[in-house]
Amino acid sequence: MKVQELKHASLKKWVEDAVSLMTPDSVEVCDGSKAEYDRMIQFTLDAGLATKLNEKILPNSYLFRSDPSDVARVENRTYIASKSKDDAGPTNNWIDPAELKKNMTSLYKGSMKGRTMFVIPFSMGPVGSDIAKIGVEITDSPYVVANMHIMARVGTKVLDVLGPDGFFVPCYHSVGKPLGAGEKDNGVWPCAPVDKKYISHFPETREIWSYGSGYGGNALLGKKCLALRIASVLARDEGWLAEHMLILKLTNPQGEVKYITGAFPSACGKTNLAMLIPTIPGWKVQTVGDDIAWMKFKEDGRLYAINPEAGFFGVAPGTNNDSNKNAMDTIKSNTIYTNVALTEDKNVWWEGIGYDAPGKLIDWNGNPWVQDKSNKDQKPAAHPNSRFTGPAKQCPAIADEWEDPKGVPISAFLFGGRRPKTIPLVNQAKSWIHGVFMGSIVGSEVTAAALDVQAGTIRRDPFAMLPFCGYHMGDYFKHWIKLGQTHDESKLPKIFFVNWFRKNDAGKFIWPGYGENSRVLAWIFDRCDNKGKFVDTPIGILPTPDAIERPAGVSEADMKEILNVDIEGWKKEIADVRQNHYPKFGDKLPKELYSELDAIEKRLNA
Ligand code: OXD
Ligand code: MN
Repeated sequence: MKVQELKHASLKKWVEDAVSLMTPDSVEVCDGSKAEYDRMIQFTLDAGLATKLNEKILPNSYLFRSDPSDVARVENRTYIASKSKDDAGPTNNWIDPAELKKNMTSLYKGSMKGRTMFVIPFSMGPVGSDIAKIGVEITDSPYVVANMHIMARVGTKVLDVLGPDGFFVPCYHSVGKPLGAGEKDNGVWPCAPVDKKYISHFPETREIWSYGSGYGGNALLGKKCLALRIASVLARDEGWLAEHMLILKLTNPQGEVKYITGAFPSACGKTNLAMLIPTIPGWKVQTVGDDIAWMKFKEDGRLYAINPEAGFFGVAPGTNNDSNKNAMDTIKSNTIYTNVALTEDKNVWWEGIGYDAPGKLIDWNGNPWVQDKSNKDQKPAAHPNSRFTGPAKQCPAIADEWEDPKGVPISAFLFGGRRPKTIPLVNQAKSWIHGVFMGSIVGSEVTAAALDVQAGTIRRDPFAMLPFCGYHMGDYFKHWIKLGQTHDESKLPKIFFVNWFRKNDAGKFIWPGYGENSRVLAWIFDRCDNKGKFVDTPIGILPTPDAIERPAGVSEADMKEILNVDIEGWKKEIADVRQNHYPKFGDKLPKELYSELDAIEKRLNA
């Protein structure tokens, strides 16, 4: 489709303005067809940017290698450019929007020279769902177009729903390395140097401007940028929730169904939990979403969730047939791999795939690599943040209703993190506000010392939203509290904190995790109906030690330990929240959360 054919006047004008600014050689409005996808892939193959994988092993699948400087989200180059700095809050980077636009406009000037501009209309959520939102991304990267085909619903059908005057989130993206006259992409992943990369959000005008990175969340603007940062602002303004949560469907042996969402910081096994294969007989877990949930209240007073995405952009290393068989089966065809290693027979390999590297590999940098297990310092063959982009509909565990435009009614929210001590296996909040408190203190232990934190300390990531909230986190907590105050609490999801990562004194994990987590899900399922054995404790509602059937290898004493109320540990936890965590949010930290902290402290001291 040509730009002239666009029926939406302000969309057409917006595209025309972008064309004058970025001066591409040509412009294409994406139709979302298979032929278009194939053309994008062919283009990247011809340019030497992609490798076709073995058609017999991984049909219709391709490998891309990114520039070594462009391998992950860049939080220090991600901006929430609200009019006032105070609205972005102390945990977001802020630049005055006018100044940022001026600076980025000069970067965008001529940035698409030598390239084609693709205009991608996309729907986050099933096309036409009243919970879905439409965005339009302009990009000069055919890799981005192909990935967006998998991760979102794209093309003409979205324009049809948008109509002549519908609302859309305009998203600019350019890889930011204009080609000189007659120059062609030469097999090197184009991007700008780190100090020229910008992932910018303008919350008041609902705009996204991304420049200089072609990778994942920096470039596939429907995901973190629209579905979390901009959507969190829309959700605050419109009274709903845009959350960094998986959505799963749980069916008990009697055939009763509940839907649960869960927020976990990165690297806590969220994708694995979303696709878990239960070990307890008769139970079934199915996937609705693995990363993001959009939830709105319906007339019955309940919250209904959709997965705004259409694919999985998962971390490859550590994914194997034991940790996540469903993910492995999802990505056997029609998948884009980025920065994994390549085998001689054009298969993929990564650390933690479950078997040794077969022979000579090409690593993610494009260099020969042979596994040397005697060398503990050997650089990994796959980048630790290497990814697969696979269609959700190929997941063997995908729930039939995953694309239901109405969404699914949510019975429980889970929060969790990697907490080797103190935090029990599972803990039910006594009330909505207690649950909001739980969400506000989510954190994970830092395992290896990072530049700014010591190993062993807890890196807090409230609601797993710290890098993804488009406004002040203090106001975000307030939004959650307000939902509890303005809705019938008996119809709101019950809130639970889970921790699969408790360690014993020898440093070994006590709980086996993975499929065995289904035992905990079963208790949660029953608690949603006020069933299941429990004890009311100062920190929350815990299962009795016999409420959850023990998996092999977990002794009665282990069970007691992971369900114990560690009074001294909790006093330290409370002190850490009071002294180090909550003060970060300044005056905007809602007083209700301090009251909750006081109440728990009082119960611990009683
Ligand atoms: C992700 C993340 O990639 O949360 O989904 O970092
Ligand atoms: Mn995520």
